[in-house]
Amino acid sequence: MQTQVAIIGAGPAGLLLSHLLAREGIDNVVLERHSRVHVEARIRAGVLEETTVEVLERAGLAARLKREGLRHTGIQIRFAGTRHRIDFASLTGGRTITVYGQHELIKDMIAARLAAGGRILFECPAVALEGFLDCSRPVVRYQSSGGREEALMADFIAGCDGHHGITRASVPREACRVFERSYPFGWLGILAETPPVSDELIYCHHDRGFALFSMRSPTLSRLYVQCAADDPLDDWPDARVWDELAMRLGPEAAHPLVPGPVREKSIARLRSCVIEPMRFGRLFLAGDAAHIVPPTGAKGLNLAVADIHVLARALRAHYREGQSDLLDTYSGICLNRVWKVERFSWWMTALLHKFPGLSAFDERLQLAELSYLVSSRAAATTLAENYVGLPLA
Ligand code: FAS
Ligand code: PHB
Repeated sequence: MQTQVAIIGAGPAGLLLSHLLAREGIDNVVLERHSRVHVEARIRAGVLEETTVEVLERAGLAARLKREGLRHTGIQIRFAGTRHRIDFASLTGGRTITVYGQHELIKDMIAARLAAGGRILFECPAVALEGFLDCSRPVVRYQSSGGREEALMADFIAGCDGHHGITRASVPREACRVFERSYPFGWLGILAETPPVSDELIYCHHDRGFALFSMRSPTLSRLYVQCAADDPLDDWPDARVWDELAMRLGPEAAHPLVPGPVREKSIARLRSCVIEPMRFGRLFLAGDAAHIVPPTGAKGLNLAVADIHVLARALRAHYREGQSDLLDTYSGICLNRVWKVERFSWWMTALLHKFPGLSAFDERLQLAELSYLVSSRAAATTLAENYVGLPLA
């Protein structure tokens, strides 16, 4: 089989790229390791930057998102027993965020691609990449759903296969630099059938650890508590999760925290990681395949969209105008934004979490920074403009 662009991974990055290329008449094939049911059921991100919504709207992928997404003009931060609001709209000239589950966006993008005749090969994992560094006809070897090894020839390969995918692993070590930071804690997340305790997200700094109160709809809450990095899921029965959430939320919640049926529960480790560069000959890495951020800043999905916005434009210029300069600048343009988002995500994580072994002095510094954040327009503006999304390149 052959195509112009072989896309590995049917997550937000791969599916958006497939859709944007098809709109430009650029042939592409998406290879996805898992089944359609599996990828559409994976509960992950929930906050879309305004820039992400704008990209999806221009691509014709935002109809349901605009109907069902929850548009928020700010977030709340609770520390030292008091809750404070960060008003994005007033601090950023009206910019906002939209809460919409990543798995819902995945459903929308798969449906749109298949309706347009797109080729998404589910349960067909890529197993090897060849010829991407030095020849003009790279080959992706993959396993067909029948278990046979097949070859997909392409002009370019887009590595959209996440942090544990094969594309990043296929890059020669001497051709790249990897920058990493791991955090001494994780997030235990639940998706629960219970009304949100607030109309907006609440980020909680607490002596017992961080907690986040998010949502997916007026009857569905997405809730997180900081846990030990190596906690087994069995150490977190539902009752313990609800108790910790209630203690970290505090007594003054707008609406009471009502335990409800838990639809999904998982623990995610927190890490920061960037691979430089993001291009290797005819292989382009995008999204989690190139970088990972801790979810505190709600950036993972949004950063993937920003990469694809640049890559789709570069591939369009190549095929439409024979220009390769945007392909040549892809990595530099993306990394400029990636590192700013890495910084913001690290800053939010350092500000809000309880770090094991943090000195009493450093704990006071955390509280002083939180107090400054909610009492200074300049400080609050810094958070707001990063949270709603930096301008796209
Ligand atoms: P993805 O990982 O979404 O997609 C990669 C795809 O490639 C997957 O479908 C995978 O099956 C496929 N794949 C892998 N290897 C393959 C192979 N060899 N062949 C074919 N296909 C292959 N971000 C937030 O902003 N907020 C959050 O709350 C949040 N929570 C998260 C929770 C978890 C458990 C995880 C893992 C991530 C979370 N993220 C969150 C980050 C997440 O949303 C990512 O940033 C986002 O999914 C990135 O999208 P992609 O780059 O497309 O990668
Ligand atoms: C979510 O709703 O899943 C969510 C919101 C904000 C974050 C992380 C996750 O920082």
